[in-house]
This record gives sequence, C-alpha cells and structure tokens, in this order.
Amino acid sequence: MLKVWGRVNSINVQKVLWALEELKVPYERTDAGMAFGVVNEPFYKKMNPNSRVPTIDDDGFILWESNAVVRYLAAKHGAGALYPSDPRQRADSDRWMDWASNHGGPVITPVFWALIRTPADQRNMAQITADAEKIGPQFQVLEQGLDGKDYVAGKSFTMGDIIVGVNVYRWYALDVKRPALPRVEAYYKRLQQRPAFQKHIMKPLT
Ligand SMILES: N[C@@H](CCC(=O)N[C@@H](CS)C(=O)NCC(=O)O)C(=O)O
Repeated sequence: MLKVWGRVNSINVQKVLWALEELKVPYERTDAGMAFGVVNEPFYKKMNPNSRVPTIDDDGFILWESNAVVRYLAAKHGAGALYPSDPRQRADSDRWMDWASNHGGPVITPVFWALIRTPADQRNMAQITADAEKIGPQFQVLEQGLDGKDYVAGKSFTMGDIIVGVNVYRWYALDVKRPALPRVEAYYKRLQQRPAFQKHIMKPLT
C-alpha cells in the first residue's frame, strides 16, 4: 500500500492527503516532522535528504516535493480529470500550482507563523499587520484568474485547485483583514463542498 510520511498540520502534507482522498487511493500515513521527529533519522534522510515532509513510497518509488507528488498521483490515478488530458488545460492547472507555490503561498507563510506558531506575548502585531496587507494584492491575481471559471483551470476541479485551495483556506482561516474578492470567496465556498477538503483541510490551524 502507498505510504505517506508527514504530520497532518503541514500544508504540504495536506496537499497530498487531499489528492489521495479525491482519487480514492488507499494509503498508510506515518507522522513525521516537527514534534514527531523522524525526518532526521537515517532511513528517512535516505529517502528524503531534505529532512522535510511529505515523502511518499509507492511500491518502492520514493517521491518528495509536494507539488510533484500531487502531479504524480493525479497522472497515475486521475488522468483526464484531476490531471487534465488537454495540454492547455493541464498547463493552466500547472501554472496555478506554480503561482500558489511562488506567489500566493509565500506571502501567507510569515503571517501564519507569526499568528499560529508564535506565542501571543512574542507577536509583533505591527509586523503581522504589514505582512497581512501583502496577501490581498497577490490574491487579486487569483480573483482575475477565476473570471469566467469555477476552478483555476476551467469548469472542472483539477490538481491546481489542490495547491491553490490549501492556501485559500489558510488565508481565510487567519484572523487578518482581507479585501473583498467575490470570485475567490465563491471559489472558497465551492471547495468547502468537497468532502476531501472538509476532511483534510478545514481544520483548526496549528
Ligand atoms: N517544497 C517542499 C517543502 C517541504 C516543507 O518545507 N515541508 C515542511 C512542512 S510544510 C517541513 O517539512 N517542515 C519541517 C518539519 O515538519 O519538521 C514541498 O512542497 O514538499
């Protein structure tokens, strides 16, 4: 059976769990990372020398880098659906995966760490407010991208929605000011209808 290493409160692990749930692929998961340790053990470093999560073992095929894992799983189990067969729709889905990892996600990370993983008495609220203000302009790009679309690559849910969706959830789950972005809000509501999103993503941030 496919094995996944990684703690469930990791955004990168969540992408993989969400994809597996959408694809209805059975798996075994082992906690690893942060308080769980494991990532610095020799057997783990042999699989993933980055000492990061997630890592998967699919019948001896070891893969890390969460977006690559989601692409692999989508290609293997979701061809023509999660992994679009039309090259342009696939490129569109891919583009939004890269956008989320290079633009949408990185502006959320400092705010997430400051509000969720920093004790209240050590938080620099002025810095958090300034950092939170950088998120809206990035998500304005998604707002434009969703014009005329239900999902990032068109009418159907694809792998790109997983990488964008985990970041959308984090932004809305953080106690920060957000500009009104009607298409992003409607998209977020659409994602919330998905049982796999409810199960793996809609959890308190820790
Ligand atoms: N680009 C990598 C990043 C992996 C990464 O940084 N994972 C974080 C968790 S989100 C991690 O392993 N942190 C250290 C830990 O959990 O011990 C990916 O997408 O898989």
